[in-house]
Amino acid sequence: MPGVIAVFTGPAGSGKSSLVEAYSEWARRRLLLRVAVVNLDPGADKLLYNPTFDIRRLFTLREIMLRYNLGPNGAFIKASELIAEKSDEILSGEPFKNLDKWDIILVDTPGQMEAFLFRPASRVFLEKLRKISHAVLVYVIDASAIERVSDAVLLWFLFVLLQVKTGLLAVPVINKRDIARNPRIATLLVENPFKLLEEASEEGLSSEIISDLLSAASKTRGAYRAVLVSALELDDMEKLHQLVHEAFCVCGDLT
Ligand SMILES: Nc1nc2c(ncn2[C@@H]2O[C@H](COP(=O)(O)OP(=O)(O)OP(=O)(O)O)[C@@H](O)[C@H]2O)c(=O)[nH]1
Ligand SMILES: [Mg+2]
Repeated sequence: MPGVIAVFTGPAGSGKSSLVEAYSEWARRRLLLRVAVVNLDPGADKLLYNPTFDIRRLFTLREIMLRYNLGPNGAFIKASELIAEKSDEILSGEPFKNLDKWDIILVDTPGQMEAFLFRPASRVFLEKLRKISHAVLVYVIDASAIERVSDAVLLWFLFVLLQVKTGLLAVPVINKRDIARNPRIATLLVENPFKLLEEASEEGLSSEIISDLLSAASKTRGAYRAVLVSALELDDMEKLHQLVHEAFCVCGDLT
């Protein structure tokens, strides 16, 4: 799968950076793939991995806060504009300038998903990524944040909106399997989200709205299948790897 760029996104703390670290190490050791890792989070403190490109070489969140007199959220929004402004500079350097050198490039993004991916500026960067290679969004959901059906539906629908907003292929990954708050609902989300409807009526939720949301979800063009993994379990990285592959096979984007 030459030149695949997997952009990890998802709510704050869902385990994007941990998965990037685990997957990159697994793919290097087990599959002997040439893996580059890119950090686009200017607010990251310590990184778990050794990045080929690190946005903090251009600016950090603290620098933006001081320079533009902004709070942390405003600074994340400014950072997404700066990433768009500097996109040509970023994409003309390693690892993007030599895509043939890499089997896969993993991109870690800021935790504040709405300040990055949901802003207009991110479109500029993602469009350019899509033009240079096969790009897929890996949407990371935190299984420890799913207690009720409504939690699952909310997180799933964010995944749908993400695809609508970015127009990119996207795959859902439910992380933190080892500390899932409600393993039954997390498993339903993976195996058959429509079964959430049965659970919803037990919780007294409006099953009509949930049915509409799930049916809209089924229309998105990304892979509908999800995987349940733990960044701590190396064997689970195989499932993640397969899902990233499938995203392209299903849609024929590799041709
Ligand atoms: N038990 C368990 N903890 C995990 C797992 N993945 C991540 N964590 C923990 O969850 C916390 C957040 O993980 P990160 O990888 O920093 O998450 P993130 O999405 O990159 O966070 P932000 O970039 O700050 O939004 C850390 O304490 C991780 O150790 C997992 O699979 N299982
Ligand atoms: Mg992170």
